[in-house]
Amino acid sequence: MMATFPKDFLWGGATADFQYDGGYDEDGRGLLSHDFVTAGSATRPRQLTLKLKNGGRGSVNAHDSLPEGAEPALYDDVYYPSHQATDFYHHWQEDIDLMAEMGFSTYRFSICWSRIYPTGEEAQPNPAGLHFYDQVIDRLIEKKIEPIITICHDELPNYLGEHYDGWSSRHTIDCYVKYAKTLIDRYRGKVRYWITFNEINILSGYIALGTHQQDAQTRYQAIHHMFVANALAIQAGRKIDPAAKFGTMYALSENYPATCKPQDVFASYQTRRNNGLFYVDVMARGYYPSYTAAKFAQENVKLEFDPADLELLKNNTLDFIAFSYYRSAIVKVDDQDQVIFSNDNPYLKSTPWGWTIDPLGLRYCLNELFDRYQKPLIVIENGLGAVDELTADGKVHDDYRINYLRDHLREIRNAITIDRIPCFGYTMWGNTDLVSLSTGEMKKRYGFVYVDMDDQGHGSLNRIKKDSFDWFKKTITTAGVDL
Ligand code: BGP
Repeated sequence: MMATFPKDFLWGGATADFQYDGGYDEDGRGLLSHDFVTAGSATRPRQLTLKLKNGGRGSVNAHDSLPEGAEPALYDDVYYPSHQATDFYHHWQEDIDLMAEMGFSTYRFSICWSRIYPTGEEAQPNPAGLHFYDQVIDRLIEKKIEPIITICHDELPNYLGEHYDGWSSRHTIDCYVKYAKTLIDRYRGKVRYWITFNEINILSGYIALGTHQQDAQTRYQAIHHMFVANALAIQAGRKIDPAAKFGTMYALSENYPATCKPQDVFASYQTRRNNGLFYVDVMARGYYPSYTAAKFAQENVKLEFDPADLELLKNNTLDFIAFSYYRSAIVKVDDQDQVIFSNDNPYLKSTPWGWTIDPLGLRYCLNELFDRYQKPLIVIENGLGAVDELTADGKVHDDYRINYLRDHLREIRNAITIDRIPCFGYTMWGNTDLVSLSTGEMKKRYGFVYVDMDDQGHGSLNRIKKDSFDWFKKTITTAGVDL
């Protein structure tokens, strides 16, 4: 018998609001930290535009600390990619219809926190913000597409960053829990899977955490507060809707030892734990693992806990684990005992952005995660960022994307059918083209659907099906039998 995916496997795509939605100043939406970030490029980092203490204009690299007294500020002559993004806000019906045409059984997207609570602090949610998502969710359900919602995708209402130093403050926990409860209550019975945070293991700086400083102490204290917020949201969410399932999303692209030198092997193991699995350990197992002491001593971190925190983490662990997988890296230790990461794996090819292409790494990752946590898994982001060309025949011939996706899906199928890993879904990143997270450009596209828009936001915003659109449709219809 030919191997196929399970009947109830969830097939779909994934997006994030500040890369896709636009409508940044419509219907009462508040500003996000992301709204102050300019477009960059592979060689030019994105900038956060600022008003300086002396009233002058300034900017810093988007992931640096803010200068003393500086505040994020918007300027009329600057292009900010999140403001329009690729405009799902005005194309949602058409975009959902295209998802339905491909046969999606799920769509994973993020709700914009500041569309619901513009500053984060309001006592009542913004009705127009909720109305937008009511329509989106109802249309998805009508089209038999199950919504999977990311409550917070690397973002924060800017007000909480400016006034409370974001996740440094326990006040942000309260704001998050209020927001999460609003969503879970409103969409009870309509939404089964909730993702509390996106790529929590690689968040840093003002944009994602709202913290003005970048040191390890500030970062881990902020992350601890997110762990607590996650546990509180799960605790409340289970009361509101006992059928709901809660997961968090991690960036878990693999890393391998560069050689079989024991130092390289051990460094690879340790970096995997410290940079990735540590976060899953706390949230899926419910406690700070034993190696935390060494990790924090090395980074000079001393966390402040509230007395109830540890009990809360223990009693509110994740139901499932969601992760993004794009590539793998290699790790080695140099003569000075420095750990070095690189993409130079001689056995793998790379994308135009230098990301290695490693389908088997995904099967490895699925096995690794299930061995360690014994929880259901979902591949919530995977895909190929590429330069797509709209040809004279009005088409995009993206056979390179089809190859990438086919090879990765084949390994998921192997993990399910051979290794017996309970992987329940796959949502391809950026199913409709959206702005790239790392560069803010349109050059790097992921979608099955091309959006006519350039790096400065110009274009008709028309949607055009790429060749991969039909290929994915067929893959879904045949449950992956031809992969
Ligand atoms: C993940 C993020 C997404 C996303 C993707 C691709 O880290 O969760 O938001 O954009 O990576 O990254 P990029 O757009 O930089 O290619």
